[in-house]
Amino acid sequence: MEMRSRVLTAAMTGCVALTLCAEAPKPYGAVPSERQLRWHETETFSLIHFGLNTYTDREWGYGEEDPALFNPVKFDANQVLATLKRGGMNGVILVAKHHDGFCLWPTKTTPHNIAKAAWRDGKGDVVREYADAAKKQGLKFGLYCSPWDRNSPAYGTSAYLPVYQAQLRELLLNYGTLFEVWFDGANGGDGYYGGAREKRSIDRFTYYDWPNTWGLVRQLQPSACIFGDVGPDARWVGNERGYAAEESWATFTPKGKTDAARPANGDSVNDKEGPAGHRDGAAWIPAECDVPLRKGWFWHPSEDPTVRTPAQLMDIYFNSVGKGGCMNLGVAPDRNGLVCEADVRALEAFGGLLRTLFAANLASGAVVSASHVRAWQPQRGKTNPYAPENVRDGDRYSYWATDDAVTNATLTLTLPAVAEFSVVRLRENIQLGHRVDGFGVDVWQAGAWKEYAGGQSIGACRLLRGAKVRTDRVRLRITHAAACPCISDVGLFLMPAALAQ
Ligand code: FUL
Repeated sequence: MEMRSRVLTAAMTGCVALTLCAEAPKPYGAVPSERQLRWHETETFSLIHFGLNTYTDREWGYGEEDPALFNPVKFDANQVLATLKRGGMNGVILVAKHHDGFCLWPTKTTPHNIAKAAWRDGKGDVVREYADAAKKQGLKFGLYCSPWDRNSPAYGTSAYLPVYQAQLRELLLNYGTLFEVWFDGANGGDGYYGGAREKRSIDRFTYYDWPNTWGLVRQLQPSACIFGDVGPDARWVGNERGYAAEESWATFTPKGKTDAARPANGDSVNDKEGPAGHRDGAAWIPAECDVPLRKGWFWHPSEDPTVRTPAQLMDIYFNSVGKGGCMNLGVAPDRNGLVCEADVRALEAFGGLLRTLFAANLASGAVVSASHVRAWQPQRGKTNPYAPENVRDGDRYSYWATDDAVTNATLTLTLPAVAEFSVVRLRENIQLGHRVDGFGVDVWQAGAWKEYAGGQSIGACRLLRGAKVRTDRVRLRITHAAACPCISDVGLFLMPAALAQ
């Protein structure tokens, strides 16, 4: 009895080779970590830029700005985060310190912080209020503390890194669980630097001691993904338009940009290859697609007319989340500390469209069959773990699979009735890697299959948008795969009328 239950347990987990049952497919290539799986599930989040630049109308403060200027009299983190939530965002990353060095929390590391602001007589803490509001709104929370600091007199010398790392420690220790910590490589050289007003250059390869700086995140926030040009958990997509490439891979081989002999690091990477990544890249480093809602990252009174339309935001969504990455939408509170009217309208409309689009999955009631199904040993009370119908249960990790030798197979969904759709969603179970290299989606029309869409990469999510089509049968053709396909999702949706092509 004991022997039997051990065999069954092994068969269920699928990890142990047994003569009694087929093994689960082996992962192919680089695969995501647990923290990256959670990141993929997040899909959409916002990057909040708010600070002295909001009051001085600048994008990059010089570092000499008077902290007294910071006075958001109507400050309300809940207004901001509730707006993001209605806007379809599942997380928020606050810029706790931008390049101008002004810290939005009462840090012990520099006097250039919120304690010197007029706001709340210097007793406020923006980071705390955002962390609390994120919890209240059910949004994941993350932070960005700029490595480049144009205020610090120590910047450019060896005295700065301990200051920067101490700032990170304060942020990593005091504001709850973070889902992502953001880093970037921007460094324009000149700055105030405690009054020196000069240009300071650093060795981009060594100055920030990335292994140990990132190590702080690993040590103090083990579930947080680290974003940087090079990753290591999420890579910069390589542009600030929020677009990944048509065929985009979560796998990536970081290479040094400026000096081929020196390896890639936090400040130097082949970011031109960010949109597409690399098929069979060395590591799982998916694309984070950042783009501001307005022209700039900070709020500027003249930029109201630049707010992106809901249709543009949907295009970004299809080119980021729909290409297996995440969408990171920059939102800039105004001088009151609130999301202003024009931005609220755009976000709410976009969130509404997303909710309408995904409200009904037309595939959920389909009967699903496949040309091939992975062999397994039937067990009483258990359903086939590789069954075709797993693609319509909404679970990213349950999947249809074929035998190892089969890399060319079809899956057919027969809908309960003729239905109309214009969006197809495909997912692989990414725990097993990027396996598919080519696929087509066909619809049954007038007694024949007609190709509706196709491509190469699937990964965490591939969204395909087309003309509205009526059918009761849809077929997924896997035409090329590096290892047997493990497809976890085939969803069919109808684009809201406002966005129909
Ligand atoms: C860049 C910065 O230089 C911009 O000011 C902004 O913060 C953007 C999100 O990242 O690297």
